[in-house]
Formats: sequence, C-alpha cells, structure tokens
Amino acid sequence: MTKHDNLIGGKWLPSNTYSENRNPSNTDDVVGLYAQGSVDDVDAAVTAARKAAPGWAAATPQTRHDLLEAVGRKLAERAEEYGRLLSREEGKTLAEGIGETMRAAQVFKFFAGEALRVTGDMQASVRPDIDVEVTREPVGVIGLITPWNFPIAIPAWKAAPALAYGNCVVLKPADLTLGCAHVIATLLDECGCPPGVFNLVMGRGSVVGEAIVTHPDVDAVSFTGSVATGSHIAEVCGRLKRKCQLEMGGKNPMVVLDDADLDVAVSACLNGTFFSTGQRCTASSRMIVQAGIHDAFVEKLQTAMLALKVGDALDPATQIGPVVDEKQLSSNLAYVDLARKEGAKVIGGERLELAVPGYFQAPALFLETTNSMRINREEIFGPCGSVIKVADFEEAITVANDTEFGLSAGICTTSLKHARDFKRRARAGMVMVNLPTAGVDFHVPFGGTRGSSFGPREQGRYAAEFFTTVKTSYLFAG
Ligand code: UN1
Repeated sequence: MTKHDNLIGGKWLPSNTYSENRNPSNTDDVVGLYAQGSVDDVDAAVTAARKAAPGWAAATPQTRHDLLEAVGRKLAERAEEYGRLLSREEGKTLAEGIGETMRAAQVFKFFAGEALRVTGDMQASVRPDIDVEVTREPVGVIGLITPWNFPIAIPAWKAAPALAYGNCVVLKPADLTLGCAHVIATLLDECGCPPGVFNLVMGRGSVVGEAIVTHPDVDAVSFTGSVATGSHIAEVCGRLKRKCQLEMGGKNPMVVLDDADLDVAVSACLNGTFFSTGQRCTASSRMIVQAGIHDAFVEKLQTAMLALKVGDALDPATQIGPVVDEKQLSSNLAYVDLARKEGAKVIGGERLELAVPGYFQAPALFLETTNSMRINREEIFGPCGSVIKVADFEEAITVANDTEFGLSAGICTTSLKHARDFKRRARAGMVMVNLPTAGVDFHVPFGGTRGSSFGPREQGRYAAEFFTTVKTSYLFAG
C-alpha cells in the first residue's frame, strides 16, 4: 500500500504514523496510507513558509500566474482520475467528483489570471505636493484548514488565492479525505512551486490544526468546517490578533411560493437537499412551502426522492453516494429519530444494507414540521430535508430568516416582485432564485452572515480582501 507523505519545505517527509483512508462506499477498500503529522511538523512547515515568504512576495505576477495556470491545466487534464479518487474517498458520485475537480481546475486558472491583476489606487492628498498610493501586499504565512465535503475544491479555493497574492501556505486537510489534498500538493510541487511556499501537513485537527492556529509565526487562518471549531479558531485568532476567515454551517431556507413552477421547485429542492448526500453547508435543508402548492409539491418531491438511486459512488447509475463515515451516519440517524420524536412525519431516512459494506442512508423527508423543532435549527449535514408549511410570502420570509445561520437562501417563484423582495430581505450571504441553494459559481464571492461565516468573503476577486493587506504610502518629493 502506497504511503503518502507530508510536503514540508519542498521535501516529502515521512511520519511515524500513517492513517488508513477508507472508501465509504466499500469499507474493505483502503484508498491509501497518509502521514499523520505532529506539532514539530507544523513548526517545520511554518518555519519553511516564513523563510520562503520574502522570495514569493517578490516573485513576479508572471511567475505566480504560470504556477497556478500549470496546476489548473493538470487538474483539468486528469479530472477523470482525480474525480474518481475524490468519489472513492469522500463518497460523492463520480459525476460530482469529476465536476468538483473541474471546479478546482477553474479556480486555479481564475487565480492565475488574478495574479496578473493585483491593482492599487492613487489618491490625491489633502496636502500640497504629496502623492498617496494604496497598494495590496501579501499577508505572509497563511494556515488553511479544510473540510472533507469538498476535498479538492476547497483546498483549491483557499490555496490558489493565497499563492496568487504572494502568500506562503500551510494546508491541513480533513482527515477523512487526504488523497485530494495530497494531489494539490503534488501538482504544486511538480509544477515548480518553490520550496516552503506551499506546505502540506496532514494529521489530527486537535494536534496539527491547533498547532497551526496557535503558532506564533502564522499571520492568518482560513477555515471551513464546523461551528464549534470555527468559534474556537475565532477566539484564538482574536487573542493573537491574527486575521481569520471562517466558513461554517448553514440551515438554508428554500421558499416555494404558490406561484412557483412546480417542476422547477421540485428539481431545485431535490438537488439542493439531497445531492452530494446533503453534505454541503449550502444544502437546502428547510423547504418553506406556501399552503396552496404544499400538497402537490410534497407529493412530487417525495416521489422523486424515493426514486433516487443510493449506491456505490463509483457506479455510474448512482445518484446519492454514501454518507462519509460511521460517525456522520449515526448522527444523521439520530436526527431521523429526533424528527419522529418532535412530531414530524418521516419518509425514508433508514440505513441501507447494500451488497458492499458502506455507510448508505436513504434520503429523508420530514413533513409537518415547525421551524422551532431542533431538526430545523441544527445543521444535520446529511441527506435530510424538512418541509415547513406557511400561509403567505410574509410568513415565508420570517421563517426563512428565523435561524442562527445566514449562508444561502433560495426562493422558487415566477413573481418578479417576490423574487426582488426576497433578494433584498433574505438575511444570507447568497440568494438563489429558482435555483438550489447549493452549487455556486467559482468566480464570484462565497460566504454568509451571522453564524455561518466570519471575516472577508472567499472566492472571486473579493478573495483579495482576506489574502492581502492594504498599505497606504505618502510621498513628498520636495
Ligand atoms: C457549493 O454549494 O457549491 O462546505 C459549495 C461547503 C461549502 C461549499 C459549498 N463551503 O459545503
């Protein structure tokens, strides 16, 4: 079995311990062995990054462009191979795995372009004969901590802008999906990334993640993951006065109004709620449906949901892959029980035993629910969605906004007035009209409000906000 090492200071370094990466569609299938880093590895990686930082900050835009472009090209050329690895280790379908790999490729190519477009601002001083110049500089050494649910796209959309804007990186990917992060590190290395500019330290969050966040020589941390870990990181970064960017949970509302096109609404909800096994922080987990369309919508959605084929992620016929691991599956099943206890009518949601040993779960629909139930307040992160019946648009918007989170909010309607009103009044960072709440473009800002996100937006040119620092220079030529 191949052992995969950490990349520290341009060298692939073995470790004392390796973790087994298993396929959630078939737990007999070991994807590979991956190094488990230590606090010392983090220290070595941060030290290497710090040493490389002046050189990379001074590298020309062309050099940074060429590296990112080359990685983007290789990702796209081998999207089939890496997409298969992604589906094998994470469990999303092969089409989703390949699609996500292409998204990572596009992200690298986009930021290759952005590396050439780092701009500033000349401003007139209020005093005579003085020029004021506002420029953007790299932040320095950035720690990136990424989740398992988008194992190639999220490392890409954090690492590519970090590097494009001249920062050095220490990446700690989620333990469950080390293969994809290892691919990113390998490609950066193969494409000539200078030693220390990009470092990969795999290992436990409580060891490696904590060591990155608390390391005295890290300038900023970008994290995607749970609310609990994100809150902890915010506290540490606040104390140490370091920049942080957090993407955490969601409990995204999808409003379906009486005037919606029923087929559009069912397809948006089916995709947004259940695809990728519901393991998206942008999932449409609360469907808020107006009384007049409610019964027809539920009937159609239920039929479509029950027809979804759950199975091995690598089987081309599969529409819903397995849950990522036993722990997540148990948590999902506990929420299905809770839904019943709270008085919801539950359709589906049971564990499925298929020919191969895996973590399969039938998608679950919770009907006749209210917004105050725990199933509608807490992020489940599985193939489970609730329906909440409302009387009218005003009640829909009140319920949609009645959550601690604020990532994505959707509405299905044919009314321009309601769509416009919803865009303005939804308390969320992203609003979708007649589209699932999940599944975003790679070149525009991503992020939310309130409990979902903290710090500047990710992606698109807005990523510069987090990955650069602004300098204001005054010049008096005499
Ligand atoms: C998407 O919906 O296309 O962890 C992206 C997540 C998000 C990414 C969602 N940060 O689910």
